Amino acid sequence: MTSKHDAFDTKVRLRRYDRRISRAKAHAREELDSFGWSKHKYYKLDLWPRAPYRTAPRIDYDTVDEDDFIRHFEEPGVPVVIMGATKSWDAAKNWTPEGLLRDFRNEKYKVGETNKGTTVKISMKYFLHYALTSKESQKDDSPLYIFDSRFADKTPTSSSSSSHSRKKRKRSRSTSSHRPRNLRDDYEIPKYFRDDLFALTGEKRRPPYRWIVIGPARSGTGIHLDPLGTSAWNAVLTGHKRWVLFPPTTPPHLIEPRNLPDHEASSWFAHVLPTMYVVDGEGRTLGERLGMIEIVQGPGETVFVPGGWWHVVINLDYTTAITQNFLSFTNLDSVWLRTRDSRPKLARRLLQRIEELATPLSRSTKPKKRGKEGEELHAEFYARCRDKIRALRMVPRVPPSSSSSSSSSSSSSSSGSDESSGSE
Ligand SMILES: O=C(O)CCC(=O)C(=O)O
Ligand SMILES: [Fe+2]
Repeated sequence: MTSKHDAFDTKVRLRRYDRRISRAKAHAREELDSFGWSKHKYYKLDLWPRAPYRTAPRIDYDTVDEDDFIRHFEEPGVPVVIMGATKSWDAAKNWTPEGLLRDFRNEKYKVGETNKGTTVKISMKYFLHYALTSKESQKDDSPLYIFDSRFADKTPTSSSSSSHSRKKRKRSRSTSSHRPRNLRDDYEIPKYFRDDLFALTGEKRRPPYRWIVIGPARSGTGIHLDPLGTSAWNAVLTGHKRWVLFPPTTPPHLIEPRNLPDHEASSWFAHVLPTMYVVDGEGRTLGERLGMIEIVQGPGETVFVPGGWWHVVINLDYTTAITQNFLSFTNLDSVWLRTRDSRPKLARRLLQRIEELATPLSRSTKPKKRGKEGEELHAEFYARCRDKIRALRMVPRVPPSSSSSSSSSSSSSSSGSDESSGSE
């Protein structure tokens, strides 16, 4: 970022920036003092893959239709990179540092959580200065990372109190076609992922499901499974992410050894990835034996992560992305069982909504605007969902302690408390 975009040209502002970042860091990683943030010197590592690796297939968004996607990737649970799904998105032009600063400079975004689960937030202007201009993020082992599920609640109009940006906004409103916007309107859910049954439980009740993700090199997400067995898509607008994925059957202790210094992605890449390339007596690597897949994802590429796949993700440079988790007809069995066992109230609500929609002739649920045929199609779909759930009735319940948190990601576990802490 050039000084044109930089609000930190005076000593007073710089001091304020320093204070805000130090505070956020102290809260987001309470176990570290200020030197602890760069003690491993991971900035010296070259994290771009240098040797050939087994990767996921790449498909073209315009030529693969929904049915083919389900048949070849979603149903068999095959990770895939989709090229071109973001082509028409406004995010591609609006989520530049300039665009984010113009509209959201004083909005606060989540960068972590305290040990007690309180959300740690920082305003966009400080975060971008940290990520793009400051020297410190270039040395931090695992830099601060915006990972915010509440981005759609933030509107540019509620942002600034500083005269600097008020003036700027006034000027830009009168001279350009700029209008206040919501980041949610800057992207469109790719066609393969539009069925999302959790939507039936209502925006307020459903678990957090979408995140804007912005961070410098070496920020990332430690190895995890996505919450409740949901699948996910993750689209990069700027920069590059390196992914390592393992199939659902992988024994956890092999991919997350106990002696790691922390759960950060950078520690995983520094200490665990090399073990995946050690060749055994039969000339095979552990990564090969486990079915490990690696992806380097660039701008305009969307990664599909099937439910149950372990993954760890590190940003190779300054990266902006959007990611959403979803419950579809295809992953309904496994997500239903996990939801039933760890979020019983949510599961009851979901089943109730599915049952209502499966019987459209009942007076209370008759869709108002849909024609007869659409109505029946619709009902038939929900009836199939209901039947899938009914068929699982005899599957024994798993006690809550073993089904709930062990498998959640940093994003999902932090977002889990999004709901409960009420601090955003
Ligand atoms: O982009 C990333 O850091 C990975 C995100 C992710 O895997 C998640 O949100 O579950
Ligand atoms: Fe994930």
